[in-house]
Amino acid sequence: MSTAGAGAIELSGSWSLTDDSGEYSASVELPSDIITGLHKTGLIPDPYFGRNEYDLRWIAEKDWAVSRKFSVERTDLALVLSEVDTIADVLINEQTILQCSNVFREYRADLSQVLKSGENTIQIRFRSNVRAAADAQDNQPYFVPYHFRNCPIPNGNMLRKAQCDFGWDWNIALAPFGIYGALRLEPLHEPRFGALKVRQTHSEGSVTVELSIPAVNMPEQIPQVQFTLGEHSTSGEYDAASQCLTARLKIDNPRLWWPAGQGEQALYPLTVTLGNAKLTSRIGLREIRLISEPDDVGRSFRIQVNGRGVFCKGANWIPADALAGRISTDDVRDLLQSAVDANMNMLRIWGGGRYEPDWFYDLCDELGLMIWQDFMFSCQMYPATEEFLAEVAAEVRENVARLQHHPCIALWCGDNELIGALTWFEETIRDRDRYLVAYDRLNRTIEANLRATDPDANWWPSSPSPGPLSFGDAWHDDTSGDMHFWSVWHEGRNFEHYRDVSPRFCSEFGFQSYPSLDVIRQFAEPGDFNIASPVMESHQKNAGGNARIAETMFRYFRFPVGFENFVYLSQVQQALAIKTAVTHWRSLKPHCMGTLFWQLNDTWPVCSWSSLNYGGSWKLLHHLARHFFASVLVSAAPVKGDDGQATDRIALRLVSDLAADFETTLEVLALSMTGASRKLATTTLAISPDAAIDGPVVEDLDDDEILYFRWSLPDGSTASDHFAPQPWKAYELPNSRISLDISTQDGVSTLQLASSTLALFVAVEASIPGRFSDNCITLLPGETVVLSFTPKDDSAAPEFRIRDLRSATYPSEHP
Ligand code: BMA
Repeated sequence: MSTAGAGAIELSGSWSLTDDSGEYSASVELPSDIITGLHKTGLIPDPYFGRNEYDLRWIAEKDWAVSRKFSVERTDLALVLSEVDTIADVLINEQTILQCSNVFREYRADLSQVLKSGENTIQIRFRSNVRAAADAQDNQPYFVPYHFRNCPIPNGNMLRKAQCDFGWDWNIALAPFGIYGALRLEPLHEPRFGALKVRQTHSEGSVTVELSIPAVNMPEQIPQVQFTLGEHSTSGEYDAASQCLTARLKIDNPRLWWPAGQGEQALYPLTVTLGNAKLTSRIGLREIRLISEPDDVGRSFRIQVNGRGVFCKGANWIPADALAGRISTDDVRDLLQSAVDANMNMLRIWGGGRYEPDWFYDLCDELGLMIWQDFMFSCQMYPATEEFLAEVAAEVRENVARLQHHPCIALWCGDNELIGALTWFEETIRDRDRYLVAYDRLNRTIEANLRATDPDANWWPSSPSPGPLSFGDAWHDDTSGDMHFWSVWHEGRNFEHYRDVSPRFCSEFGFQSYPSLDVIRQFAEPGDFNIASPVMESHQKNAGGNARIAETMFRYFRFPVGFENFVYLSQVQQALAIKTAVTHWRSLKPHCMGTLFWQLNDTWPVCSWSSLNYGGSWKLLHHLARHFFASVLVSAAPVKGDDGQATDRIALRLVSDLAADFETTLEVLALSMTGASRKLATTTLAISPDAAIDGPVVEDLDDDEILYFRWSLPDGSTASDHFAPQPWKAYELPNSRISLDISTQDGVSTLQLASSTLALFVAVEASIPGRFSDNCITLLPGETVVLSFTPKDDSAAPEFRIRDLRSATYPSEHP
């Protein structure tokens, strides 16, 4: 919601920074985090390089202060601050006027008693978050366990601050601080407007929209209020009791807002005029319902948009950067665009990060990305003191009010993995009752304040959860609610184990890979290019993660030759793992109605489960995701025998997320490593909207054969995939000689790839940042595949390098 901010005075810009001992002083730009500020001034090295993280932890152990002067002509002003991270006192002319303690809230302080006309000083004193958190823990009535495995900096659970700031199994631990949002003065007594609230009632062919906007400091004589939504206009009212401007509009034949892939993202411009004041926003007309009800299996979990069940395809979102000062709108737009380009329609904003700024949700509205919004609690215990719960209540109300009107908001979820965390700590195991009651107090506070702010909101108590008032193991229960399925990564099970479960909605599952080589080069010297080097190990935050990657390679592949091929193969196996899960679970539709893999993005350059590298370039998984999330898909899985074990019969299934009937031609071949192919089936399959149906079952593949299948898509193009019944290491791969012809026009390179033999997982790497149209492809003998590469900066000429499974895993002298 944007309002005409008449009379506001910006305080962003240059501020003076000092530490508590006076050792450091610098000029920093705000809003930003202070660690980024120190780095920009050259006082500290890049925290993300090498092992610098460990040498920079001292920063968060000190108190720091920023100050600046400003001049005003009037003193009837308020100070408005948001995203103050975290424990901070604000002083004007050396008098404390505000104490901040929650990065997720907005603060507003009346300055009329402390300002003087002319020059004034503002100072923000940041108390060390690390020490403040320790003090808060000491003041609890009992110890409140924090996630000591993920967080090398303790007690982050004490502060209302991004929980991953204290370290996580993919994050750097720096406990950053600063101010990232509003930093301005506003006239105290002039009319001011709050967050727009929208209620929509959909019926056949029309929608009734009720709008309300909190408005304070209104004049005695209220000027005429006019609401205009698209081409519909009506006069509004001011309700003095609730201090809100309200209006009601009925729109016939509305243009509905749909998630990406399901229809258009229609957004109606809203203008509210009140005398000279003007407010603008955009509204998407849609009805999103969470259908979670008991059924034959357990309890469903389905998102229904405008009356249609929509299979949710996407990933989990973590903060765009570990240091908020490094986040730019352009970079975030690029990440979100990549999500949509990979055919995703939902992101889950995970509860260990932050509520994102308004513009993030604006982008999701535009792109058609539904948002599953966690409240910001993750993986540990939380205080249940009155003071803490009051803070939570205010945080919930503010954020729900701020975000409620966005059409992208599909679901609010109480927390991430707090129920599971009850079983992770000595204290919680010993005294579960105490911690369960405390948990429930927190969860009730969140739910009650959500409902009080938005009675129509979709609420889900926790992720994962079998459903309201269930406190069971949602990591292994595939009958009810949403599931986090981590057995393959965290328990070291085979990829095939993804097919042993049938989640109703899998909101987390992941497999790690290394970041791409160009990203590794940003933090490591060539001398560090070894998975066991201290630098590489310091950019792997999940204990045992590198070993799991290597051990999985032993299981499925011949071991890669050299570090660079190891990096490549780690991305191939990650892509295969997630493809195995998603293709199978999509084929279970409508039993399963969503797959959100862990995780979309990275906060810094690190080995992780992400499909996008830090900086936004695509890992091989993201390329495969574009295919396995396409609206029409064919999956392949071994048929299980009576004993539950896989047989050598392979069943194909066709899946459609389309709203219309569709007919596809499916061709199934057996491909041998020698290059020979045998046709196994060609069939035309007709599928009704939103369905999954059986295709052919094939059998009797020879030992050196894999299954290859291709099918037609609605746009007339052809999609393909393959299925290897044995681990890849069992196949004697032909010696591929891949030819590459490159032509360049207007900075975009066209790459023609061909091979005389079968070449698998063919990946092209570029020497400069940019986007490939596709990657990780299969080259059939004699077939030519054309890719394009669009550089980020078209003034540089890229060099390309090809890898494939054979060249990555066989010694180069091998014939
Ligand atoms: C999930 C998440 C995160 C974590 C990830 C990988 O459980 O909720 O806490 O980073 O697993 O371990």
